Order: sequence, then C-alpha cells, then structure tokens
Amino acid sequence: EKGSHKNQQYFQEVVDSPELKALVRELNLAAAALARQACDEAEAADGKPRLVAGSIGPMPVTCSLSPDVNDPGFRAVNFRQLRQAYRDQALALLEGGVDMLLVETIFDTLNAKAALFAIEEIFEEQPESSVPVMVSVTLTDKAGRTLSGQTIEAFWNSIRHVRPFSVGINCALGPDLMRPFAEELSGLADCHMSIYANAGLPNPLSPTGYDLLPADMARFMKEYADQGLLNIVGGCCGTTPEHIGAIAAAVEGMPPRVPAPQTPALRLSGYEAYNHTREKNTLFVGERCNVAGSPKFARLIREGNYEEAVSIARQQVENGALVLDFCFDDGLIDGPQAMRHFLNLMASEPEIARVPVMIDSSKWEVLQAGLEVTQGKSVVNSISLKEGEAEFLRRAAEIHRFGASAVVMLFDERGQADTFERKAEVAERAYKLLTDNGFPPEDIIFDPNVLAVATGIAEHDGYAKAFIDATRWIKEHLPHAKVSGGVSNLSFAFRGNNTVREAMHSAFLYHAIRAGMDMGIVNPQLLQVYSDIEPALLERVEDVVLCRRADAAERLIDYAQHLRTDTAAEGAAHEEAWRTRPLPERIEYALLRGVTDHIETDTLEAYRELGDPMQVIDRLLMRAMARVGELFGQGKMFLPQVVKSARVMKRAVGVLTPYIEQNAAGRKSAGKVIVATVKGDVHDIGKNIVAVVMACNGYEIRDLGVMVEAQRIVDEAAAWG
Ligand code: THG
Repeated sequence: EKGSHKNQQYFQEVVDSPELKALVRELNLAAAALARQACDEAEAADGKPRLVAGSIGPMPVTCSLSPDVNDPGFRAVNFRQLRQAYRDQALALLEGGVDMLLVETIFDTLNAKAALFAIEEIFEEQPESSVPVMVSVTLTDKAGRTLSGQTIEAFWNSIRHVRPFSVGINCALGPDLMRPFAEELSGLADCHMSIYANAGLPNPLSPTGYDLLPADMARFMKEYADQGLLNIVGGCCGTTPEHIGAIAAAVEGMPPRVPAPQTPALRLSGYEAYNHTREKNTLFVGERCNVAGSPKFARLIREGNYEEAVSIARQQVENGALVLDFCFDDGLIDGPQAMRHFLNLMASEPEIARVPVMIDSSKWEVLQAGLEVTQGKSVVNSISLKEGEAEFLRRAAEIHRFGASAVVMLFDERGQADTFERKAEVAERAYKLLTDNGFPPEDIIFDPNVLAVATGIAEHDGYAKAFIDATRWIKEHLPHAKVSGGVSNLSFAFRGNNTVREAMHSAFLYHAIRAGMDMGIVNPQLLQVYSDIEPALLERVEDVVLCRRADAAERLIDYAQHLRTDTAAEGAAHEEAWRTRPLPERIEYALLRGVTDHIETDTLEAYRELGDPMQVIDRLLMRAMARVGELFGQGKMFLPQVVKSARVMKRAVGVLTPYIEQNAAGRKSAGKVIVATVKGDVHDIGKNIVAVVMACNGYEIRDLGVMVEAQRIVDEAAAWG
C-alpha cells in the first residue's frame, strides 16, 4: 500500500514539475531555429532542399497505463494535461518555422491522440499555420504491439482520422524484427510511409553501442525499398551520420512506395482492430453494461463493485459481442467519473479491452470523459439534431478530432422521428450536414429508433416496420452510412417473458438485417435461432414486427399470456422431450442450440454405437455443424449463437480425442502436419477440428497453439521435417 502510494506520488511530481514546463516554448523555438540553420548551411553547400520536421515525442508519462501495479485504474496524467502540453510544444515549433510536425515514438496511442488533437485544434484556429503531419509508432515486442497493447492495425484505426502526410514505425525493434509489421502497415495506410529503425539491438561490444553498422542498415533499408515499403527513410537509436549517409546512398534513385487505395469502412479498434467491411455479418454490441438496462449492473456500480461489473463485460465478449456499450446515466451516479474509472479498469483486461467501446450517454460531458480515456477508435452513442444544427456540428467535429465514430439518433428540434417519412427526412438532413462539414460518411451510424411495439397503443403498431423501412432507405440513399438499433427496446411490453422477447428480437433482426441493418445493441446471451421459433409464435411476432394486421398486438399479448401460465411446466416437458429423441437428433439439437449439458454422454454413446471416433465426427458432429453454417449464412443464426455451437463442438471432440490418439498409436504415419492459429487469432476451434480429422486419418500432428508468429511456424517445420 505504502509503496504504491509513493509510486503514484512520484509520477504526480513528474507531471506537476514546474521547472521544465516553463521551458517548453524556449526549448522548442531554439530546436526549430537550430535545425533550420543546419538545413540552410547544407542547402548552401549542395543546393538540395532540406525540410525541418518538428519532433513531438511520447512524454515520460502515459495516459492509458497505470504506473502502479496495485491500482490498475490509476493514471499519472490525463488527456487534458497532455493536450495542453502538446499544444504549447506544437505552437512553439510552428512559430520556430518547422516545415512539418512529426508525432513520433508513439508507445501509447492515447498520448498520440492528445498530441494530434492539439495539433488539429491549432490548425483550425489558425489555418495559415497548417503543415503536414507525420506520425510514427514504436512497437515494443515481437508480437508487434505497442507498449499500451495495440496491434499495428488497431493503432492505425485510432489515428487515421487525421489523414496524416505519412505514417510509419521507428525506434525499438531493429529493421529485421520490424519488417512484418512494416509490411502490414504498408498494406493498410493510404498515405506515405516512413521507417527509421534502431541500428538493431543494443550491443555494448559494438563501437556504436548497437548491432548494425552503416553497411548493414543500408542493406536492410535497400531491401525495404525493393519491397516497395518506403516513402521516407532514416535511422533512430544507434545510427550515426555515417549510417544515414549509407542508407541515403543505398536507396538513391529507387522508386517510392505507392500506397494501396482503401475502401471506405467503419474501422474501429480496442487493443485489436475491428473493420466492418461489406462482407461482414451483423455487428453485435453488448448491451449489458448499462445501469439503465440492467438492474444487476446498476447495483454493482452503485456499490462500487467494479470488479464484478467488469466481469459482465467479459461474459459478453466471451458470448460473441464484438463491441461493448457502456452507459452510466443514472441520477445517483457521477457519470463522467464512473465512465472514466470503468474504462480505465477495463483497459487492464486484455481479453475484454481488445474489442472497441461504445460510449453511451445522453450527457455530452460523459461522452467526452469516455473519449478522453480510450486509446482505440470508439463509437460515441449518441448525438442528434435535438439541440439544433450548431450544437450537433460542434459535437460531431469534436468526436472526429478524437477519432471516433458517432451514432446519430434520428431526433431533431421537433423531437423523435417515429414514422418512416420523418426518419428519412432527419437522416438525410443529418447526413448532409455532417458530410458537408468533413465528417466521414463511413463513421456515421444512424439509429432510426427501435421503439416498443405491441404496447396496446395503436400509434405504436407501425414502429418496427418504420425502423425497417427507414433502414432500407438509408442504405439506399446515404452512401457508406451504417444503421444500428437498440434491439431490446422493441419488446419492453413483454418484460419478464423472455420467450416472447427473444422471439421478437430474432424476428426483428432477421428482417432488419435483410433491409441492411449493420449492427445491433443486444444481449448476446438472449438471441434465439430464427428458424427455431415455434411457428405459431413466429407468425404472431412477425404480424407485430411487420405490422401485418390490425389485431396483431392483441393476438401476441393473448398468446404471451398462455405462454406465461404454462412456461414452467412446459419448459420442463420440452427439456424432457428432446432427450427422448434419437441420438443423431439429440446431437444436432445440442449443437444448434449451444446446449452443453448432455453432449459428452451423447457423444460417447455415439462412439460406442459406431465404434470409430471418425465416424462420430463425420456423420454426426460435422453434419450438425454444416447445418449451423447454413443457418448462419441465411441470417437465421447469429455470431453469439455460433460461438455457443462451437463450444459444444469442442466438448464433443474433447471426449473423442483419447480414442483418436489410441487408434493413431502404432499406425504408420501418413505425414506430418503442424497446426497453429496465426498472430491475432485466438480462436482455435477450427484448428482443433482440423487437427482431429487429420489425426484420425493417420497424420502426425504438432499443435503449436494460438497466436503463433509466422517465423516460429517456419522454424518448427524446418526442425521437424
Ligand atoms: N439506441 C442507442 N443506444 C441505446 C439504445 C438505443 N442504448 C440503450 C438501449 N437503447 C439499449 N440497451 C438496452 C439494454 C437493456 C435493455 C434494453 C436496451 C433491457 N433490459 C432488461 C429490461 O429492462 O427488461 C433488463 C433485464 C435484466 O437485466 O434483468 O431490456 O435504442 N443508440
């Protein structure tokens, strides 16, 4: 405790130290002047132009990591402090006459975002001072992550909104270890690319203190240029004027890299990137971390039990949520403080924080608080025209400066858009305003308002249909804009009756997705398979969702009533019923519905009957999985359900494995196979199935596990082959 306190105090002193702060302007003015003078001298000597890039470094403190292991929610510095310091520095560099600004050696993307925020603000206030901005990240481990945990693509998604002159990698790894990540970045970045690596790793025995001598660096950089990875090249730690001279000579006259054009897409990130490209299925946003939408979550936050609250976030990611919504709007909770604290805590949980965040609040200062603590590219939920055009555009501009996307609710000064015509009108107006003011259309996520239906009030009957029609219209008329909705709102009239609620959500999603809905805020654990909805219920639910008959609500309410009285008894009977079906049907039932309870006994029974584990896999398990794939393809099953199916599959394969190994022992090898999932992929279900199938066919399998580096796979293959 004491040590921890001291540690925090130390960092506080670093941040507050007045001595260097007073010198920011003086130091940076002098730096710019000295560099300019050196350039002028060199230009006079050989007549070639020289440019000065004002370097903006990463700071000794970081905004997204706790310097205190005992207190993961602690931060020594906040976004506003960094933004101010970077502002002072950038102003002085610009005043000193630099030709460009170089935000470099980025190890924490949030620090970099503070610098870029400050720079963009200056350019907006004084457009005449605008110069090109270069951005350069540093990767600290062989997995290609920043110190603050992001992959290179997640980093790029976080900063690409500034449309930099160039992006690149510098420092840390030498040119050999850096190469795979330079290749990756080069494929992603639609701007120039820079590389200035260290001269290899530190080496006290070398005359320069680093491994690579000028000729080595020159050779590496020539290879980079040959591969078409370079527009700008140089050297970082351990390089000397001789290194730079050798590199310049080696790449002289070589053609520059041509950036690959990128298709517009919603590109988000947490620790990892999530790109919602055209071929992606619906994006599910987990709704459970919402104090207004979950009594349990609300209680945990009010009691300050953040640890358990964080576990709710974890469960959702495990159940297939690809983005998490966080909402702390409650009269008894300090919203900005709760948002900040929760997101800071979550950042120390890599399995949760790998997904992007949706910051949900009706209060602007809560949205800002969330933006100030997320290093990734987040989604702001939400803004609207409720308070008029000026406020709408002011908020949109600030969201863009933070590099976030925005949910735009279809509200205007007249209120909520509840008919198709009003929804289309407000969406068109908001879209035009945003795109005319430089907001990227692919970062606009329209929410046409999912409102409760079958409430008994006739005016509400058309709400779901209006949402679906508006979705179709938006996707047809407003290029690249996305459509999202809070699905659980739809069924508020059936609170307490999850059978009806789930059926309503699945049917609604089925139709809205066909109309073009891109994403939905849902409870990932409560989604029914569309084709599983009991026909009588489905008919009534679809009557309501599609507004097919005047008495639709009444009929669904009646039906729900009879379900409610019977559920307990019927549920138990239903449970019994599927257990008495033939074995293949039981296995399919379990796989389709993600029921793990009996899968191990059923699989073993199948093995005893068929006598061969391969037959069980081929004839029963794979057939059921094929059905899962088919339903997924038709939009009748959703990712969270597929995740559950895969878990059942894993259990089934698990009990068969000893028999497979037993069969394989003593048999002549059909060949050797190495399996692994590659960097960035933690999902090993497919890999495991392949391994099992091949083992059954007599292959020797070596399983290297998940997230294996390319080089290790090659090395293992060479050693074993
Ligand atoms: N659009 C946008 N954002 C949104 C919404 C929207 N955010 C909030 C909300 N709507 C979406 N989130 C929820 C979360 C929970 C529920 C509904 C919507 C919900 N909760 C159960 C209930 O109230 O009955 C709680 C059950 C329980 O936990 O016991 O239904 O539309 N942009």
